[in-house]
Amino acid sequence: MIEQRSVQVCEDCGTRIPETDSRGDCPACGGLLEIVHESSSDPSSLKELFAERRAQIGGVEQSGVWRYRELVLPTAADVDVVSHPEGNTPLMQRQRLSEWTGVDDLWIKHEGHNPTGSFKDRGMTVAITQARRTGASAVACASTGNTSASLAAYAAHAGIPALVFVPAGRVALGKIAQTIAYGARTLVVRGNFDVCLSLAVEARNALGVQLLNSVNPFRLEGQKTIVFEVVEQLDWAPPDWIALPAGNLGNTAAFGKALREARSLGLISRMPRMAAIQAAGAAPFARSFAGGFAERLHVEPETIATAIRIGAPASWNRAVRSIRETNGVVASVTDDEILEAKAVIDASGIGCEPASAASVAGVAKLRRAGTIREGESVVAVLTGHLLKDPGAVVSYHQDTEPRPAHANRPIEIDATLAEVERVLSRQSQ
Ligand code: AN7
Repeated sequence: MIEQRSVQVCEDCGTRIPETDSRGDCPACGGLLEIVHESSSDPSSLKELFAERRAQIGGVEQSGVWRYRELVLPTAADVDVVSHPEGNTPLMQRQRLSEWTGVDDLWIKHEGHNPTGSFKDRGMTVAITQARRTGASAVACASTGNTSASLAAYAAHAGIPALVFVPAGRVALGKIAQTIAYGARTLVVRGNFDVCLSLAVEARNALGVQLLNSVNPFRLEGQKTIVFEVVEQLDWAPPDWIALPAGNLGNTAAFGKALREARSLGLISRMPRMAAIQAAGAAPFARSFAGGFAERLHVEPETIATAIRIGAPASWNRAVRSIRETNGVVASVTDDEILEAKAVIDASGIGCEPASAASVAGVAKLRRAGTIREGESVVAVLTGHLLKDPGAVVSYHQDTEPRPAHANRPIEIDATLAEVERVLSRQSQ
C-alpha cells in the first residue's frame, strides 16, 4: 500500500499544522488553510483503482467522492466515513443546448443528481467525516440554502447537532424545507449571506462549534472530485473549457486545486480553461477580473439566483489562483439571461435551479463573444436540482408579465371533454 500523509498548510504564511487539528484557520496569521497530501502514486494505477471501485457493490468506495480517496482524505478509514453516498453524477449531451449555446461539443455535468440535490454533498461528506474524526460536538454553516440542506443531512447521518444561519426571505423553498426536515437548528437571520457568514464565524469562536463553510479546507477536497469525475468520464482527455457558477468561490477554488493536482500527478496532460460565471447583480469577482484582479471588491448583492446572491466571496485568493493557473475567465450574466438559459435547460428535460443556469448562460455569452472558439469542447456544471427552487419556475411560467419567451402556462379548465377540445384547438391555431 502507498504511504500517505496529509497536512494543513496556511495559504498566506505557510504554517503547517496536523491534519487532525480542527481549529479551522491558521494559528499564526488567521489565513485560510489548504490540505496537502504527501504521497507518491503513479497515474495509471490510480486510474485503474478509480475504475475498479466504480463497479464495486456496497462499501464506502461506491461513492463518487470516496472512490478518489487517495486524492481526498487518504487517512480516513472506512468506519470514519459519513456518506449517503454521493457523486457519480451524469455527464450528458443535448442537441437543444448545443444549438442554444452555439457550442457543438457541449457536455452537461449535473451535480443536482447528488443525494440532497446539489454539488455541496461532495464537500460535505468529507467535512462531516473529518468533523466526526476530530470529535466535533456541533457543526455550523452560513448558507444561501444548499450548504445548509447538505450540512443538515450529513450531520443527521453522523449524529452531530447542526446549526445553520440563512438569510431571511432569500432561501428557495426546497432548500429551507430540506434543512428543517433533516433536523438542523435553523436560524433565519435578518441580513444577507455575507452577514450570516460573519455571524457564523463569531459563533464558531464563541461557542466552539466547527464551521463547515467552504473556507473549511476539507470541503474543497470533496468538491475537487467533480473535476476528477468529469475527466474520468471523458476517458482522462480534458475538455477545452469547464464552466461553473460562482458565488462564494469555494467551487472555483476547488476546481483549480483539482486541475493542478491532476496535472501534477499526470492524470491529465493539459489544463482546461476555467470559466467562472457570476450573476450580474452579485459579480465582484467578474468585475475584479476585468481589472486584472487588482482589487478585492465587495458589492451589495441582488439576483434572482439566490444561491449565488453573495457580495463578499470568502475564497477569493484561492479562486484568483484557479483562474490564473488555468488561463481562465470570469464573466457575468443578467437575471434575464439566467432565466432564459434555465428555461431551455428545463425544457430539454434536464432541469436545474437558477444559479446553475448561470454556467450555461455564460457559455452562450462567451461563445457569442468569440472567447470560446468554434470547435472547442465545453463542460458546463449544473450545481443544483430544478426542484430546489419551485418558486422560480412558477413565477417564470405562470406569473410573469409580459409572458417570457419560453413560458409554458398551465391552463385551468372545467372537467369536460368540450373544454379540453376548446383549449387544444385554441393552442394549435
Ligand atoms: C446551486 O449554499 O454558497 O462559488 O451557502 O448553491 O462555491 O459558493 C451556495 C452556492 C453555485 C456557488 N450553485 O458556489 C450556499 C452557497 C449553487 C449553489 C453556488 C452555490 P460557490
